[in-house]
Amino acid sequence: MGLGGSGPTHNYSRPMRIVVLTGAGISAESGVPTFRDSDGLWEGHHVEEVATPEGYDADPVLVHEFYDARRRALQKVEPNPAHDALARLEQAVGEDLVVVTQNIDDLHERAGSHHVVHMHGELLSALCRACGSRHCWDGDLSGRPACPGCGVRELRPDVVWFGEMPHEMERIYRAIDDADLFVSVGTSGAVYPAAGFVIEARAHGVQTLELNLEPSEGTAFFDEARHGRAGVLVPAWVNELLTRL
Ligand code: BJW
Repeated sequence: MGLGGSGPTHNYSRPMRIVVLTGAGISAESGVPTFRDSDGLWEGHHVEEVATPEGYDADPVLVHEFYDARRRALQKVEPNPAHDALARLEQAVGEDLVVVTQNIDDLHERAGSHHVVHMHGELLSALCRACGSRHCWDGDLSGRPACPGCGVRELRPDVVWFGEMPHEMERIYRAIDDADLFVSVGTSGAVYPAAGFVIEARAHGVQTLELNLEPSEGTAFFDEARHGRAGVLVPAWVNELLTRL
């Protein structure tokens, strides 16, 4: 546990710019599975099979079916108190809160957050490999539908796989560098560049806080770490912050 693990240590004051990085753990209590299970498999698949461009080229049907199932499952889940609390915080501080999510679900938006950066893409979007256009997409891709832009049947999930560049990196680093507080919620700290954000924050004198079920791989880099369920920790932290602002 980092500094002040037994109680709040930040002396918050206005104005305060906050960057919250979220990972699979924030959606776990909504019923969305996390990635790194104890058996090393991701919903029964090796990550190289379903989350690399090479895996897609080797077996596009498998990859489409994997993402189609996850897209369909989105319709059955709802935001949980952690998503709700971040939306409440945005209502209070507006653009001074940026949520950078590694998640491809839309639960932050459904909870009411507007300033959300999806650095690993979005399940409800399709990317055309032929013309590069992006399209809102809530149906299956396994039937190889035609791109609404160019008509070619080369749509893939609009998500960031290993070896690909995550989205909006300049905007993210600028927000972190200019922030007063960086908070990481529900992420294992196993995947870069997101896992390095805490180091970027510290290098710019930004306070750092981890909220995770268990110590992440980067827990030692945080000024403070609180461990438990996001659905409990995030609302408690937001309440604490709002009473100090
Ligand atoms: C709870 C909870 C509850 C549970 N409450 N908590 C060697 C060294 C360093 C880097 C590399 C390397 N070799 C290759 C790389 C780079 C590579 C990488 O990081 N590889 C690692 C395996 C080492 N990264 C990339 O290739 C990235 N691109 C890149 O680096 O481009 C170059 C570049 C350079 C410099 C600047 C910028 C760019 C791309 C990474 C793309 C990752 N894509 C995926 C799939 C997205 C689509 C999809 O969703 O299907 O993104 S993989 C997967 O991992 C997904 C997630 O967003 C990501 C992170 O996972 P996350 O969210 O942390 O989930 P889990 O399951 O790991 O952890 C959940 C946590 O929650 C756990 O800690 C639980 O305890 C906790 N939890 N329940 C609170 N109720």
